[in-house]
Amino acid sequence: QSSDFANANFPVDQEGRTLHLGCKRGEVANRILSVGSMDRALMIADQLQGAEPGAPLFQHLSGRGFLTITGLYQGTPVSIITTLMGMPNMDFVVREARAVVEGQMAVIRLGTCGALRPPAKLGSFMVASPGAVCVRRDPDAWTFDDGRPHYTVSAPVPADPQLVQLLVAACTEHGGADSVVQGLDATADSFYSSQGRTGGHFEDVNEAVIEQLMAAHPQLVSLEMETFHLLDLARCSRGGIKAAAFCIAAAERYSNRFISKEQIQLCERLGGAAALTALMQCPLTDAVGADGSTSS
Ligand code: R1P
Ligand code: URA
Repeated sequence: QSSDFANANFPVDQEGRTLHLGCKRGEVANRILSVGSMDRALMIADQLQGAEPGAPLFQHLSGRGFLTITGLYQGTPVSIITTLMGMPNMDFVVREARAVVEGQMAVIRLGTCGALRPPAKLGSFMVASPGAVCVRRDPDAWTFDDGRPHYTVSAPVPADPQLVQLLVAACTEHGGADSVVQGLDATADSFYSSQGRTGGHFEDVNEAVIEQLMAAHPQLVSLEMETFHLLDLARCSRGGIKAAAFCIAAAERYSNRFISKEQIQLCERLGGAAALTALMQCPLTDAVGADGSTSS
């Protein structure tokens, strides 16, 4: 019986393309900028050049909606990949990119987030320098109704300190020192319930979520939906992936203001340049062994 996908453990098609990103070896660079939306990816890709003068960028849009763009940034190969939204989509991006890339990788996420306290303000670059915690809604709290918390919060996972340092320097250069805010990020499994957004249609029991998070983590500055999982996978990559993340503050949760379209686009361009600069500058080793060991 013939099948387009030979291996049920890690399916790739007959051309070697992964199931969800649809990419194969040679199409993804080992320096990756992960962004949430196609608009952001295409806008930042304006800063890349093709492999040869005048050559187009490599672009692949998968049936699942993941867009991969590969080109050169100041002579260094980089890929911009849309992560879409949420931790399961970050899982597809990191694992399927890892499967088709040789050597050590650097991955930076440029997202948007809610800012939890001043001095962060709309348009700030929120760098998750110490890393991120994960906030999950626990359905068992509704099932058993036995007093357990409705939301669980993980211990922090760190970002790569060297990549963070390069990113902070690049953000400061591209965005100005007063636009960079460093602090702990919280990655939530919903934009709504586990980010403490309240409304009448669902019994979310989330009125105290933000207050409790901030009390437990005084360094916490941002809330979004993917960073923790990127850092968690990098931690488990046996040295194969260096990762860091930053977000444009799109919502001020303390004042209830939301960013304008014009301001977000400007920040996406500047943030894109900062991320690409840090990726280009990040030292990487050439090889990752079958056991995950790295060598120059
Ligand atoms: C929700 O609006 C989305 O925006 C944030 C969240 O993490 C979530 O993915 O990031 P992006 O702008 O990168 O998608
Ligand atoms: N993205 C999020 O996940 N939360 C916000 O408040 C803004 C952007």
